[in-house]
Amino acid sequence: MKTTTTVLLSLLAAVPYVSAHGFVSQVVVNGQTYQGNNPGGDTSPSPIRQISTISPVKGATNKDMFCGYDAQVASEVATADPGSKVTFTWSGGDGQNWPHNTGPLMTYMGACEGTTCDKYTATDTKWFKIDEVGKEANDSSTWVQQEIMNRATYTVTLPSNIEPGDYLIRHEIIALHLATSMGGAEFYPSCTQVRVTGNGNGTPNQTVSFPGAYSDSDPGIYDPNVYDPGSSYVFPGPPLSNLVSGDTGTVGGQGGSTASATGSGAASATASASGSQASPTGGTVAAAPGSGKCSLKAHSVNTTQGNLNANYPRHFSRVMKRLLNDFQTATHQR
Ligand SMILES: *[C@@H]1O[C@H](CO)[C@@H](O)[C@H](O)[C@H]1NC(C)=O
Ligand SMILES: *[C@@H]1O[C@H](CO)[C@@H](O)[C@H](O)[C@H]1NC(C)=O
Ligand SMILES: *[C@@H]1O[C@H](CO)[C@@H](O)[C@H](O)[C@H]1NC(C)=O
Ligand SMILES: [Cu+2]
Repeated sequence: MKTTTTVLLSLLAAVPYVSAHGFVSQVVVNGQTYQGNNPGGDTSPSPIRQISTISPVKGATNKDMFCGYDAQVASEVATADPGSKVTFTWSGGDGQNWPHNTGPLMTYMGACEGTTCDKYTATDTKWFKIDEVGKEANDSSTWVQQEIMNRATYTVTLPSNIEPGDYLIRHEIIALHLATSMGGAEFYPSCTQVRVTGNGNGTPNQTVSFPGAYSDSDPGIYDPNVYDPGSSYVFPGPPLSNLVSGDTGTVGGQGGSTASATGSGAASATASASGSQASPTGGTVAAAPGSGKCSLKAHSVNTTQGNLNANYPRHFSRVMKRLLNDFQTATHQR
């Protein structure tokens, strides 16, 4: 009995840890696929900086807001062109799907100044934002992150006029399921090293540092209304950079099917493509239903696709309940 109890106790302890968090497990840069290393696991050559745990960074001023927990300089630098697509795959622990569905995805770049990224140990990187996406463009209750939970990938486009050189791409999910409490937000930053070729001459007009760009009291980080279907989301951090390319962030289904989704990057892109001086959205979701303010492409979530995760919370509590029952039985029998 003692053994059973011990096993059950350790299962109870392990389940939330293994299941509830995650990391960037793969990137595709300009058509080339790169695997990431498992957090805390073995290290193979990769351009994705390896972190030590799938657990979130907590606290906006945490030093690991830079590139994730104990992020290590990676040995490879992926080759990219200005305007290259970069596709991120998020995974949970132990091969599970990404477990969260509430909160934004944001992407920054920063030059590995003075060296190549595989030798770049500095943490004073000057970051500029190239993409941000929150709720679905035509639906103020569903977050694009829900699709990541349903195994979709997320693709950003590098600025089309960016100066050549080595850059870190800091792609981040902020999971807001606990954000109704101050300090509840879970930060999942991830860094990929890329070498941009070409002869662009674009430089960012505004940069931030990590930690530094966010505060725990920012409206998009401490958000008492996060579950309010009608609330619009205020992105933390700087506005989208002047370097943002003309292409929108895209959600891709697993197994080839793709669907376009929209971020406010799209809004900015639309604005600049039409030659207007309109600034990017400055941190708010541009596409409140019926706002008619922008021509973002409509997008709906296919909830039957890659549906493992749509059932996850129910499944999870069922498992927990069974474990608890077993545990109680075991304890009583002892
Ligand atoms: C979003 O757009 C899709 C495609 O046009 C449409 O089918 C869906 O009903 C829309 N959803 C909402 C909430 O308006
Ligand atoms: C940089 O450019 C962006 C996009 O045009 C703009 O929203 C932002 O205000 C600019 N920042 C500064 C400091 O001028
Ligand atoms: C949703 O995805 C599933 C699986 O890929 C597919 O069979 C189904 O036709 C899709 N439904 C819609 C409405 O696109
Ligand atoms: Cu988590």
